[in-house]
Amino acid sequence: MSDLVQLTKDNDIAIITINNPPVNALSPGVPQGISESIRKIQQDDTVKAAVLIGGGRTFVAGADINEFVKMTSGKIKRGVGLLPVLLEIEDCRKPVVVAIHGNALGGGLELAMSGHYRVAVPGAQVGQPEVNLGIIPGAGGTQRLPRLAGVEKAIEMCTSGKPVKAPEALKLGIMDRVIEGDLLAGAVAFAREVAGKPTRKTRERTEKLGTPEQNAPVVAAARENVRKRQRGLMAPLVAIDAIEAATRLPFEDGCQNEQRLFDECLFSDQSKALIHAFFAEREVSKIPDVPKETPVIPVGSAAIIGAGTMGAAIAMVFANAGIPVVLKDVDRNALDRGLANIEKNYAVSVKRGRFTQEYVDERMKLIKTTLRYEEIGGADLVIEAVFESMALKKEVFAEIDRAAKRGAIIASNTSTLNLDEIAATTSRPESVIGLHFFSPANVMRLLEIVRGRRSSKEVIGTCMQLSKKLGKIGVLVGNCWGFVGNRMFLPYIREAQFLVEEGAAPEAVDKAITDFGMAMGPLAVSDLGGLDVSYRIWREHRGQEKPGLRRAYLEDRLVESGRLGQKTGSGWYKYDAERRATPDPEVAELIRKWNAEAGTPQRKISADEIVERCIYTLVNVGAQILEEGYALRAGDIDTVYLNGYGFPNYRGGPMWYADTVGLQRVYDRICKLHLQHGALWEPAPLLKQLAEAGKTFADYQRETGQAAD
Ligand code: ZOZ
Ligand code: NAD
Repeated sequence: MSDLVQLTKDNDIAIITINNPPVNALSPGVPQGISESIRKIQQDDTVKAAVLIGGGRTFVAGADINEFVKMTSGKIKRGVGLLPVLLEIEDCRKPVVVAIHGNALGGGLELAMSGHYRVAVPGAQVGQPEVNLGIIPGAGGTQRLPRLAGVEKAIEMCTSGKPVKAPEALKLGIMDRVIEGDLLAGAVAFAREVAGKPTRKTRERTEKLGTPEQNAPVVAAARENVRKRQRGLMAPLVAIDAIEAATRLPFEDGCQNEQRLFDECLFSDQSKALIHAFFAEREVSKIPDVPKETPVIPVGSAAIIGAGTMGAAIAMVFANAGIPVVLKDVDRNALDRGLANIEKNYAVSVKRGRFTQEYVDERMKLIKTTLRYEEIGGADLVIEAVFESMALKKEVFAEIDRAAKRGAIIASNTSTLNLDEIAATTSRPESVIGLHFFSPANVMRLLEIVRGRRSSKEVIGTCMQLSKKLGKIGVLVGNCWGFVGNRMFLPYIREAQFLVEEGAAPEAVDKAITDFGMAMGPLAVSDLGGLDVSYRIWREHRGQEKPGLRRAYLEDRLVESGRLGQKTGSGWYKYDAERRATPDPEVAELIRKWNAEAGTPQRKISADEIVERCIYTLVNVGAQILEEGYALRAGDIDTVYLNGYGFPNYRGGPMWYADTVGLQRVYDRICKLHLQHGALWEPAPLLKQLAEAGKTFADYQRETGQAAD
């Protein structure tokens, strides 16, 4: 018997326990162990029924995703999959009761649905999250789930990837009983209730499948919805095809069809990219010189200096995590504005059904305001979020240094400024770190954790752990201008401007980039954030740039003409009262005029060129950052872009995307752009080195010892 699966008995009830920590993935050995257990149960006359349960913190989180990577990279051949074992369970003559705690996801839910009954603790959840990995359920999930929950719900679960909690699963017919108290005892008792009764096979049930005519409008609406909301993603549409087939084909044929579609998805570039993103997101928490055992500083309370756009939203992040927070600003008006923004934000969440009013009332009780530094003295963590000015930040840090208790973590939310220079104004640079939240901070999942030269390991380790508690993905980055995200993003936006200077219309630039899959175009993003913001950042930065570099001029001109973007109703686009953007003929005329004054030659620019120039800028700067060590891994840069900048997840992030294009091709193109456009396009030495060696950023990650496997 495989040591990943144990078979024991409670009198007449057999208990099959899966023990494959941490998440009981269906790694090699697990399906075999279950199969062997079922065979033994069939032969043992003293057994009347069986319980299948997960050991440790969860039931089964699905197939072992590492095995998929091995398959697609050719390291192992595709095996027979899970289907035969699931049929053995379903064909078992004695009832099999599946007992669920934690998660039953992907192959975990498919396994559960092959049992004759499912019971769960109230907090358990079940789901088919395969689309998040660019695949579809591959062990009968698209055939069994509609038989239990109906076609519409099965489509919803398989396309959104979102799990449902046990009580809802009970209503849907996926679950047979929710068990309060001890799960195993409850499941064994349930097994005794059903022992001796005829078993129900999920695959033989048809009552919820409906007819093709009944399903046609549901399926059409689902396809439409996916095309709109999951733009560019292949797997959700394929999942709908597979589920629709369940309504037309016998179970066996439906499963064969599912297998074919599953394989198509698994070997696609989209799936490889999404699986890379899955592992990269988990890898970011591994810091070579800050191991998991590093002592952490308990963070039971926080203070925020500055109640503006960021400060107010960061206060919500802490309140949502149950951590009391004090918000400080210079005057009552600023505090009232901040509080009003928080209330408005929460009201929207209540209206949309995301939070209940009671929840919001509890959160609001955790947020206090003050005008006095003395009141931040008790906070374990202080975050500065005042205007982006070095002089002001130094002043504020000196105040925090006086008021904060010893041992408190002191963080800055600066977007670009030198953290070491800020830290040097305090008597305790080891306690200083950057916590760069992204706007809107209560929504965006990314948190860049900026490591200063003197930041202590305890402070870094604490912030990495805290990010999880706050529901964020914390990525540790080094202290360079703009850190990782903005150091790449600002040149990307500038490249978009250069394209407009050379003759592309703003809307053509944005369309090419959104067609590539970015959530928004670079110019629409500039309008959203305010053109004055990047205007000021470039002004501060220009002193540090090499002389003679090409400078963008259009944004400066727009700002100087009072066009600051959405906030003034006009920027690269014009905006109506609902903030809908349309191309602005006046701005088009101004651009023509300014380009003529600058003498920039005008030409027709293709969508391909727009994409290459904007995205390769990200790649080239990303390669510099990686080589200089400001990001630990290429996957960290990808995680930043996927979670903070709207990079299409099915392309895996800019570095992964470059790998899929081929670094030689990217490098050659950058060399040409270097000749045409000058020094800003100087290829990063690391890119040159990898391209010439025929390698990828993923190879570099493996060779520098920070790989996922
Ligand atoms: O880890 C969270 C999660 O969401 N996991 C992925 C769940 C998922 O996507 N399941 C579907 C898998 S695909 C599938 O099942 C296809 C299918 O239909 C089967 C068909 C087979 C056909 C074969 C054909 C040849 C979870 C919610 C579970 C837990 O979250 P936590 O925040 O508590 O923990 P994490 O995310 O930090 O994870 C802990 C460690 O476990 C690793 N891991 C998680 N799920 C895994 C997995 N490793 C392999 N396979 C999985 N399914 C995770 O990487 C992490 O590892 P470390 O080393 O970073 O600690
Ligand atoms: P903001 O202008 O909305 O708010 C700044 C707040 O700081 C104002 O309420 C102001 O009254 C207050 N303030 C100024 N001086 C102060 C002082 N001495 N003591 C206490 N409060 C003071 O600015 P913001 O957009 O929230 O940006 C704040 C910081 O966050 C900046 O460093 C910015 O670079 C960074 N950031 C901004 C964004 C964004 O998209 N807005 C994103 C990430 C990071």
